[in-house]
Amino acid sequence: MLVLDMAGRNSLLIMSDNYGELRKTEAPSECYHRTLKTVIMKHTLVLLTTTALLTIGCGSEERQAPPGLVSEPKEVKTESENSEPKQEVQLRLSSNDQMRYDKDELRVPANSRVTLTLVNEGQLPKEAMGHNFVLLKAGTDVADFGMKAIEAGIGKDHIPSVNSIIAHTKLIGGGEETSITFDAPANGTYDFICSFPGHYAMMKGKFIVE
Ligand SMILES: [Cu+2]
Repeated sequence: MLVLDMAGRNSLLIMSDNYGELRKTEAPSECYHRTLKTVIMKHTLVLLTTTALLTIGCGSEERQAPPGLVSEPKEVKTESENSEPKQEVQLRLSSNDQMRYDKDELRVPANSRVTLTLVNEGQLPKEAMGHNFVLLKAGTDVADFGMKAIEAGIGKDHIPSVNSIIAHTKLIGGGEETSITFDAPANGTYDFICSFPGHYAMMKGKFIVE
């Protein structure tokens, strides 16, 4: 009825009203934009200031740098520090010109760090009566290892390039001594030998981790 007839005008009025409102709100709208600009500018300033501070911080103190930008080797350190402290074990093994060790059994607790000192109480040079200590992985064929040790030669202290060695000392002659430090392998019984040609038949023993 009237609404229908006046629909066009009404809508015009509404438009006009809206326009009026728009005009009215134009100033606040501009103001809003200005406010927004100010806020953005302030934020930019804050960002710039922060960046500047961070840059200064980076220069003077690395700790000021945001996380992720600087590598943190501390993490790795902490990890190793967190692992159970190992029990230190000292072992002494003597050898002589009679092609003998003074022990045929060495025992260490599980998860220990072993420092083994090998002493050659003989007088013969290492080329004639050299001794070493070679700890072999479980299941190693000692005879086969002995052959490879001969092939390795004295230049390599008769240590063959194989993956069946847990730890070994260098080859020493009469009157010398040498030490090695290694982590005890898993619980079990392992062979240790002197890898100088022909010695392992006499110079051998059991290394027991318990
Ligand atoms: Cu030997």
